[in-house]
Order: sequence, then C-alpha cells, then structure tokens
Amino acid sequence: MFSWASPGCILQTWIRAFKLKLPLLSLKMASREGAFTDFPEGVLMKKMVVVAVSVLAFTFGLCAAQEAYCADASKGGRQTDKDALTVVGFSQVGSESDWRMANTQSMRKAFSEKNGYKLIIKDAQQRQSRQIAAIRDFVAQKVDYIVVAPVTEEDWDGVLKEAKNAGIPLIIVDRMIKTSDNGLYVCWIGSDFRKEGDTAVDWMEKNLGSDKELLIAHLQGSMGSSAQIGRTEGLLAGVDRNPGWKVVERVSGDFTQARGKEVMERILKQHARIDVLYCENDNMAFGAMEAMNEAGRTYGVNGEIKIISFDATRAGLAATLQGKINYNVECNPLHGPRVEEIIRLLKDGKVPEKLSYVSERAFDARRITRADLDAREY
Ligand code: GYE
Repeated sequence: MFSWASPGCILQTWIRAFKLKLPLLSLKMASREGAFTDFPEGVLMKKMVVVAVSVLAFTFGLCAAQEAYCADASKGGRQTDKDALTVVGFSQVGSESDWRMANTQSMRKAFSEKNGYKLIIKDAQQRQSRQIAAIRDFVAQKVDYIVVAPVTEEDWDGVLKEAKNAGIPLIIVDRMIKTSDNGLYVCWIGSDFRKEGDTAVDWMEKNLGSDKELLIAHLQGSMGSSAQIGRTEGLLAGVDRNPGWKVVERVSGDFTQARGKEVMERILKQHARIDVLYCENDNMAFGAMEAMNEAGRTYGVNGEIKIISFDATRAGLAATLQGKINYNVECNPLHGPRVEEIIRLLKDGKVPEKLSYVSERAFDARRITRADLDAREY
C-alpha cells in the first residue's frame, strides 16, 4: 500500500528517477538561473504553484509505482524463499507416548521454515504399512530428504530401494531396521536400547538382590521395535544370570498408558505377589500405577512393587522424584537438531557417521534432585 508517511519511499523514488534518467523538467525549470526573477510577481507565483504541483504529482505517481514494485518484489522474494526451502519428509511412528511427542516437537523445531526447511510429517499410528505408504508418497512428491523413525525392525528393503532408486537420501532415527543392504540408508541416529536394558538390570542386581527370589512382571513395548527388543534382551540376560529371578508375566502394553493400565489390571488379579514391575516406558508405568492405585497395591520406594521404567521424560522424572518409580533409565528424544546437522553435512558433500548413539544416564529415586527435574527439556 502507498503511504504518504514514507520519507524513504520519496527518497527512493527520486533516486530511481535519476537512475532511470527521467526528464525532471519541473526541477530544471526551477533551478534555471533567473527562473524566479524574470517574471512579475503574479506570474512568478503561478509558475511556482505549477512547479510545486508537478513535483508533487510526479512524486506521488512514482511512489505508487515504487510501492507496487516493492510489494511485487517482496512477494517474488518470498516465493523464491519458499522454492529454496529444503523439503524433508518425516515418517513418524505415532503419538503413543510423551517421549514420542517430545521427539516430534524436536523435529518440528529443528526443521522450521525459519531454518530453511519445509517439514512434512506423516503419523503412522504405529503401523508399518502406513510408513511404507508415507515413504512412497515422499518419493512421489520428490522431497529432498526422507527421515524414518521405524515402528518395527523387519521388512524395509523393498520400500528403501524405491527411495534409493529415486535418489533421495534416507536417514533413520530412533529405532533401527534390519536390512540385508546397509547402503539402503545414509545413516542412523538413536539410543542403545540394549545398553538401557543392561543399565536397568545392573541396578536391579545391586539394589534388589542378585541371589534372592524376585517375582517380576514384565511390561513390554511395541513388539518388534528396537526399543522393546533391546530392553527385553537386557532383562532376559539378567534372568539368565540370576537364578532367583522369575518373570511371572510378560506382556506387551504397546508403549501406551491405556494398554499399560489394561494389562496391569489383569496381572494384578492373577498375582498376589509381585516384587518388580519392569516396564519398558514411562507411559505404561503411569497406566500400571493407575491399576495399582485402583487395586490398592503399593509401589515405589516405600511400596510392595518396585518399578523400573524407561524414557525418564519430565513426567517420568517427576514420578521418580516422588518415589513412585524406583529407577528410571533415560532415553533421549531430542533428535531434531541431530538429524538437521546430518542433513547439513550431506548438503556440504560430507559423509556422516553410519551409526551414532546418543549418550544417556539413569535416575535412582533415592538420589534424584529437584534440579534434575527442573533441567529436563522434555
Ligand atoms: O521409549 C517409547 C516410545 O522408540 C525410544 O518409543 C522410542 C520408544 C520410547 O513410544 O516411549
């Protein structure tokens, strides 16, 4: 929009006019020697009015044109910016847990338009078939990069070949895949889930006893996912080493609070004694706590059932600080900046590490501090 109150506009207008060598006749007339003295007063007055009006009219006309030009250029500029955005297609597992929400949030933040990206997220609702469809769609849209957080590990080769044949670099994040050809993906970044399981078991051995009898209820994550496989393997190894440890129930709660509650309700009905709940994520632990509250069973530091959990999200850490979860093994979801850095490396023609593990810690309810919780970003 044209605005009178734009001195910059007037200045630019005249600069442009000079650049374009427009005939500034009225000004020339005004500056010509004697222009204001060769005439009688009335005629001089009229001349001055004519000069002023023509200068104003000319300025007004040019300003309007200038404003239109500026508006066009900025529209054109934005258009060019949009075209310059790097398009990233992200096939996300779903929204099953606090961890997942934090992970999606981290990706959104890192791949913002402000940072030069257009991020297309497709939620697979925990179904691999939907991820395969999403990847095909990204290929059809000719995105610049594909990022996949795979639901489960098996059966990826076919669709990954399609992405590779289309020349689109594909990065795997969070959970891992099993493939016969490592060349089908550029690289992977995520957690060492087996190590997380080992960390939990190590704490159980040191704190709950290695030689005495422990009755364990094992709530697993989504079956076939790396997070479930690694955390389960850790416990299986612990059970092998400790003859007193007995898994009285092993069942999947699909990483959700609702399923966690549902399966724990059944477990509690069937087992009068449970010493440990080994729960493969915080949300299932929250669901299990609801079931234990309703069944009048105690848990945590001062309770009958000791709880081991994974993720250590903000809510999980709060429950640990309150002594409801005995030991919480961290799993870091903030992959957005890490994946963004990988894409920057690729743009620069560099080769990122094939596999990168994020370093993680764990929290004991007897040692965690308020500061640990306050420092939690997710
Ligand atoms: O532990 C769980 C989520 O794959 C690490 O998935 C992730 C797991 C996380 O649903 O809460």
